[in-house]
Amino acid sequence: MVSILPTSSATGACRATAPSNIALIKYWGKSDASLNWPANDSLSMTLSRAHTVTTAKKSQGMAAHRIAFGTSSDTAIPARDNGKAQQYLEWLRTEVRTFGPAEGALDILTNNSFPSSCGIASSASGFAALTLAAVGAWTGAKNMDQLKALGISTAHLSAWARRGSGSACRSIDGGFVRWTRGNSPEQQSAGTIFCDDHWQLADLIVMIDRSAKKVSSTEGHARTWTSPLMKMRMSGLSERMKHVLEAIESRDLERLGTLIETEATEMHAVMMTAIQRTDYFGTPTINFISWLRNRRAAGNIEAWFTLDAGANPHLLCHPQHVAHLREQIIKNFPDYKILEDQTGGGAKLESLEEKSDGH
Ligand code: 2P0
Repeated sequence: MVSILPTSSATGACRATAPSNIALIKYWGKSDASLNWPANDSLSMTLSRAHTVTTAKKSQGMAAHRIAFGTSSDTAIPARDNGKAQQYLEWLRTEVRTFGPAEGALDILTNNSFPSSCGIASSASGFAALTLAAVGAWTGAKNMDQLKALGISTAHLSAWARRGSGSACRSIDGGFVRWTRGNSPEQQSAGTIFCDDHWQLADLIVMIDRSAKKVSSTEGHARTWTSPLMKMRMSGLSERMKHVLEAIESRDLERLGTLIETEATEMHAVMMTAIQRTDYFGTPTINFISWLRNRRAAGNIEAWFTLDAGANPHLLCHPQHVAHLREQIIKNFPDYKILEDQTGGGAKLESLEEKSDGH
């Protein structure tokens, strides 16, 4: 098997696997940009297949952390322009030190199971996996239980991951995760509100455009405040959250679907009416959504869409309807690749020390 360890010596090496998530109520707009404190509560479904795997080990004699992309140290591509991750790791180290020593630069290798920057939250799973791997390598904890024994809970990991990228705080716990804003940055928190076995939903991600988005999410969050629609959006979100929670609790997909389509459309309407107008999708996505809605109105399809800051719709449906939906999409849009996913569990940490020979 191919080695996935950062280098040949595996001392303290660990592997973190963190899921991506799809927001059903969006985090869009920050009350404090430096702290990634959100303007509103958001809610996401954790994905089962789309994830980031990050390995980390402490390395002697390195001045800065080394970060590379890939599945093997032999073929990994060193990360360029990784100042944000370096800064984040130094900030994280000071947090971890309140629980014990966190010494040494880290040798890090990371890989996504999906294409990044195109409507699947790569910064969410990326910063969640980076956080967990770094904390694992510094503390020597071999799994989540050992972290807990050191006093480091999933709430700590989530709050730390959020500082790297806001949506990453929803990629530590699994199932349906609510990120609560609180009345101050210290009071914000994210955690499971319904487990993945409460309701298994399929998510078909339709790859209409694989190119990287032109306006980063961080920039999009800032622009959103210039939209005249933002005030209206903020005033209605707690009511929508209440209805979304009820729909998930009662496993009512038609109700949930109607709500998440309004939510996604509203978020994009805000972006399209910002002073620096931002269109994250174009005619192909509009045509696809129209087709979906027409088919649904005709009773041919039972699926509802949401869209992140990108052009690729996520279609939520019951698992037993996946085959029919996939067939219909392939027949009508043969050029679009489909990534199939479903509700999944939370992040995991494992030690690679004993396994180094076998990888
Ligand atoms: C979300 N998105 O709730 C929303 C919906 C995209 C659309 O959170 O600046 O990459 O790193 O905190 O987390 C994407 O924003 O932004 C995002 P930063 P992030 O998933």
